[in-house]
Amino acid sequence: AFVENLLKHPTFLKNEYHTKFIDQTPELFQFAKRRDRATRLLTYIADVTVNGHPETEGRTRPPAELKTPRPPENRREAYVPGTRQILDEFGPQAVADWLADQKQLLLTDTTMRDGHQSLLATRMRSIDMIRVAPAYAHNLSQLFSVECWGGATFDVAYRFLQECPWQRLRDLRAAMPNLMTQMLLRGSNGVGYTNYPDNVVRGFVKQAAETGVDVFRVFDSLNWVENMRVAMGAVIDNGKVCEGAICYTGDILDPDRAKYDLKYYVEMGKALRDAGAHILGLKDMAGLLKPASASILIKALKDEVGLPIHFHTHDTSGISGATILAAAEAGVDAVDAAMDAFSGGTSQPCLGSIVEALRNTERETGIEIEAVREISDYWGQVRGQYAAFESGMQVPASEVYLHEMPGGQFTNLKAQARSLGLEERWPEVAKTYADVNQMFGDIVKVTPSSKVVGDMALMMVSQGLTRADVEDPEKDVAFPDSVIDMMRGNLGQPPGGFPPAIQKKVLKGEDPKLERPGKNLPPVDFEAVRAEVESQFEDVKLDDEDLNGYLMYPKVFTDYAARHLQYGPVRTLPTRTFFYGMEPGEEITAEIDPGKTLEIRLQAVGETTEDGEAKVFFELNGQPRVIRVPNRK
Ligand code: BTN
Ligand code: 3PY
Ligand code: ZN
Repeated sequence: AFVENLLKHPTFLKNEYHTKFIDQTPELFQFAKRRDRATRLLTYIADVTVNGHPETEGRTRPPAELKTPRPPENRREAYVPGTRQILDEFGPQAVADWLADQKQLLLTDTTMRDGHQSLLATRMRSIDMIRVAPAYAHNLSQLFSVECWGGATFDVAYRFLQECPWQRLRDLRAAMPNLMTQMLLRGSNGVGYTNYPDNVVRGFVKQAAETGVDVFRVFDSLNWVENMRVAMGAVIDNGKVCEGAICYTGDILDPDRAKYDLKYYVEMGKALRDAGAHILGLKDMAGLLKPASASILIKALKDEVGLPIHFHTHDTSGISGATILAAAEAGVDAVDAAMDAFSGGTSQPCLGSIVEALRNTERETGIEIEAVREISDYWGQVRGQYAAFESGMQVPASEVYLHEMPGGQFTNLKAQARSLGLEERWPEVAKTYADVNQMFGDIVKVTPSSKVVGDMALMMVSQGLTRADVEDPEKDVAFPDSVIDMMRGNLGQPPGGFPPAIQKKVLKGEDPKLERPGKNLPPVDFEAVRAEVESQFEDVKLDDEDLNGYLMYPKVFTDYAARHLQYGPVRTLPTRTFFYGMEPGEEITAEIDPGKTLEIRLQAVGETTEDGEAKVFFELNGQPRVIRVPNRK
């Protein structure tokens, strides 16, 4: 009967079921006996209006006069074919060959992933991306790719934004049919903080490829190529572009950091090529690559590895623009940049300025600068809505060469230090982070290894421990769980292994594991997990996307699913409404299905009754509606 109803359902017949089916056709799942989606959305708005949103409580508010951001017009009627067409028609190797043949410097826009991950604690909502995606497709068809998925965005979407990351990907993919989408994948750590079984990693990549990722930048948080093979192999098997990435740390010109010298990076580049990478990623997650080093490194990698090179950096130091130009001069094939309004600081260098700096040179990008300005103006308005999540970092930080924190971690760790009452002692935290790195044998620091170093540094500063204290075999130290886990070998092996003395102390004599963690993790039984999760909810079917979300983050996913049943498709609300609710007299629209729009007007917020409930008066598509919510204030 279920299938019969499904096939007859008007949504199915109209072929409009590209949003999550569970959202669109709740009656099939008997949610009608619960409440309809409009009521659930009104409940959400009423609750936030009365109680505020926990995420923005006490934080800077966007200016009252800020309007809903308006995306720019399409500059031409039809799409100009782009890299997506090369991939679809000729496959991933053709994309790499094409890239290597280009004279112009190719650009990846990172605004929708690393840009807001680095500047706004990853809080950008899908609606703000999807609304501007058609302008990218129409006006910026020369982009190499749009980085819009992976890294921390997956977790944050479910956890804090109450939306489905897969739906975001599907909608972006549909809105940019000529551009390659790009994601950041943490190798065997997927988009999480731990090693997953091989079949989970493979399943995740397959689903991401199906839902809409074209280019996978794959890295390992200790630069262990062994631990990247499963993910890279899955990308290749799914016919997508495999960008195997070297994480850059230290300084190739510093004789004191000989562990990560030119030879090290060239060897790793060759290993990634031999593992099947179509493109070599050079991932400078902290923004440590200096211009002079970039000239040498890019030339050596180009000459000796033979793959096209895609360079990613962060502008934490303020000098990354110079590094980009040096890399361009040395023959790098593509670079990452963020739209002006989301660039600089711990984010990527400024896209528009790179376009202008290369004008009338050999590497001229072919990007239309007017289109960049218009899109950046849109992003500027979007950014204003997220004032609550700004880090407050207003100046470049040369201290990044001391601690080497990745862009996404720097401001985050500062906020963590603040919440522990260590704000004044930040210079100590920064120095301790550097000490921990040396104590752990000088490792690559990027999610999740960077979190381990950060956990250890915060623990040491708050407990007043020095490196010498920690290394003293006579002194008892309670190590953070993440440190124990890494020393056990559960994130894999750094070059040369961990220093034996500290490893021994952390593990209290337990033997570390030297094999690839995934090798010893039993495969997950997908159907058993699906059935088990479905049994936790009434009338919920888990599709493959949901299942893959659950496998990455079980608790985060089930919490999301429970809230989704309560509040409905909150992703369709304007960002201001989502974070601040509505003002009396205000009117908004929410498109809950393609073409199905709710017009919502808040009339008034009534008194709170004796039983602690506030009555909130709405007009929904012209009809009065009263919603009661608990007043928790
Ligand atoms: C989150 O937990 O950050 C996102 C979920 C939204 C929770 C809603 S916001 C309105 C209401 N007030 C709360 O404190 N929780 C719910
Ligand atoms: C992530 O893994 O989220 C990163 O951005 C690493 O740089
Ligand atoms: Zn980055």
